[in-house]
Amino acid sequence: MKHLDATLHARGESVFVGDHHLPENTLHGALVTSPVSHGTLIGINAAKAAGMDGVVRIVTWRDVPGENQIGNMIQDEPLFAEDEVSFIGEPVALVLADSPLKAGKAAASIELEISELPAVTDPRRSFEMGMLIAPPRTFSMGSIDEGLKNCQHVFSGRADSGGQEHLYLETQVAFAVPAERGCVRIHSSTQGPSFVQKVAARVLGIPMHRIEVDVGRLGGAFGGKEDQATPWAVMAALGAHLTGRPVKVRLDRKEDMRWTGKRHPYSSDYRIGLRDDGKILSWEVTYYQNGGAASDLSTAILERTLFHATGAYFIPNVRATGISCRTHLPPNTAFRGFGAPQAMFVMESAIHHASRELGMKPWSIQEKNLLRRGDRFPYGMTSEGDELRRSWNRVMEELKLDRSDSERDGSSGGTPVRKGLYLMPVCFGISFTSTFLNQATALVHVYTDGSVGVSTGAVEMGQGVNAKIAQVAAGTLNVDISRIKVETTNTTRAANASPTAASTGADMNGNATAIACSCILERLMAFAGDCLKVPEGSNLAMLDGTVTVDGRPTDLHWEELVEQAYLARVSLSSQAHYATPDLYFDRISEKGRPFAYHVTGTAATEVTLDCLRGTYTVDSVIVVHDAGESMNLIVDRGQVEGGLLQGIGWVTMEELKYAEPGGELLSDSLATYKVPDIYSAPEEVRVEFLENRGKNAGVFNSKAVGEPPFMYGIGTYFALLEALTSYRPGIRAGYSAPMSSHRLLTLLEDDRKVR
Ligand code: LUZ
Ligand code: MOS
Repeated sequence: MKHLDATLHARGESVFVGDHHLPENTLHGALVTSPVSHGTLIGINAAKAAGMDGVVRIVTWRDVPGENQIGNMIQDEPLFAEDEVSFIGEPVALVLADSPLKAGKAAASIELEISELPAVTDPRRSFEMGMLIAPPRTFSMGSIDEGLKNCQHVFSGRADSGGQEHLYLETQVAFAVPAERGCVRIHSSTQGPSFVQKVAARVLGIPMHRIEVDVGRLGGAFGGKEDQATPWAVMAALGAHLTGRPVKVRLDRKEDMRWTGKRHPYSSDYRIGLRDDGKILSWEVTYYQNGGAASDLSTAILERTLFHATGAYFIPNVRATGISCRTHLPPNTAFRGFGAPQAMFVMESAIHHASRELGMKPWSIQEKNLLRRGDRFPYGMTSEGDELRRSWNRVMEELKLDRSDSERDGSSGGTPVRKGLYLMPVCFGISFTSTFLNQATALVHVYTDGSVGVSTGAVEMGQGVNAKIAQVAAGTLNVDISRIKVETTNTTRAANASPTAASTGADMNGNATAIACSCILERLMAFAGDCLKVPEGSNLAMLDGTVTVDGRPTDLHWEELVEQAYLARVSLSSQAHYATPDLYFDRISEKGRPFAYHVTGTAATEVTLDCLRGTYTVDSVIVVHDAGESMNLIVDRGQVEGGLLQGIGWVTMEELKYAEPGGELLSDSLATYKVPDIYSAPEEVRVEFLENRGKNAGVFNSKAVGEPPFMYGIGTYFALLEALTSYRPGIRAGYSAPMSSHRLLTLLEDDRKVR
């Protein structure tokens, strides 16, 4: 089954927030934001703007009737700056005018009087200055000292990974319409409608039931709209509330790139201890997370980093410390993987480091340490299942690698066009690490003609969650999928919904849908039993739209049954709640069962590097991925391929450049910030789904798919290093992503000079 929106998208008929027909009296918002990274806000000179053509209102923090506060986990982020600005792009004022152009002109004429203060953009510097977002946390298991006693080799180093722009196709946008009794209806491009509702109510100083948030679909999100769709939606609501007119707020691409947060850059120190045979006995790591100017989701992201400190490996002695550092950059935020990719990059850096020093092939160290069934993670869970090893073995089989040949070849010189290979095993925990977020609801209506409407808290952002929800509804009711319509995500139909995030959208909302549908089906079957006057104890079921009794079809079909049930006053609606079972976590001991299950897989990446030019191609990526019993292979393949490409982009070409000092983002457009396109995509991407052999905790025996494949992309970084070292074994490239062509060329040049 295809993505539900495939035809609409191809024909350009899908409706996004920006496609809504605007009422004639709609106002358009334009923002005045901080031009400096840090400063004292002394004054706002808006006298000229106030008199400009079409300008209706200029909104600042003084106009906020409720709280000027949009913080999520920690309340440290004003909607509009009050007396201090702490990042470039921090909103100071919102100009409302009757056209976007007039609003933009007026906003440009507003002068901010700011006394600049020193800015900190480096997390280690922030740490030295004590600018922490929260106290550091440490996850540990075993004893580092004991572990090191048995290690013949200890290597330490530093690994840095850069940020990443989400580059959702649809930039941040919201549209709010005032309604009677001081209510506001918001159309927002958000992953978290209930969070938008909550913050809008807080800012407007009204109860949540006066705010309705409706989400049709998003043109991509990738985590960038989990928290950071909120300010624009709340501003639109505030504008509507203050003026009594509809208000639209939309960022253009450059504004979006400059003003919104990104994946967190990390700078990390590691110390790895190994035995002679390559077995890792000890792992110590400290992560300095670049949080940006407000906490946003940084503490949750750092927590997920700590959960993934050992990646896909078992290490008996671990101490992992995470430090969330406040800096004067836009608040960094959720991005596919949510801190886990940063952890895995450090782990692979250390393994690569050790493999070089020991003269071993990286894959032989990886294989020796790969998680086995029953191995314990530092946070107390055990590794269940053998899927990771099965995917690893499948990839090894495909590559025909000779396991007896575990030594690196130390060749040097020769042709400057070199190949590099790297395997990337991935193990990713599924569930929100904040246990309370692991709940969802569904509301299902069967109409008298037999058609079905399903509402859940899941947001369709292109990932295909609606296709899976429709499949769950059709599969549970056992009617044709054409009878199912998945409705918009709306806070009046799905209340208190968690954001569609953490790869849990289909699992949790799908399970809630299954419960609601089963409930309706049970009532219908009881009613059918009465209609058909079947003997007590008969087994009634729905099979492809027909009622069966003890497996034999009857003349009673879905439409007739529904119609008769309605006339007999049987309820055709159901609301259900699903809470992922058996999750707990104790933040004192840092132990528990934070995840419902893990998703695993292995990728093998082969690259060709031209060591004269620094240019490279990714020749092939073989992925063997565990999707359980996939609900939808087309959707899942799309997620694996898309995630892989996005991961490759993160570690190769996607480079955020900032002016120094000052911290102004220089790579603020697609001319200067490069993402993988069809020309830089691997020549060959081969995705194989692991044969399902077990019972899975995901919906309909499947497994979540959204985030894990991102991390397959990390292998490309190390494949490039492998190619580089085969030509110049002496090069110490360090571990700093992204490895752009520019950086490769610089490394090669510097090496030539040394020679
Ligand atoms: N969002 C969140 C997430 O609030 N908690 C999580 O654990 C998470 N994990 C991945 C992506 N988004
Ligand atoms: Mo996400 S990073 O699952 O919003």
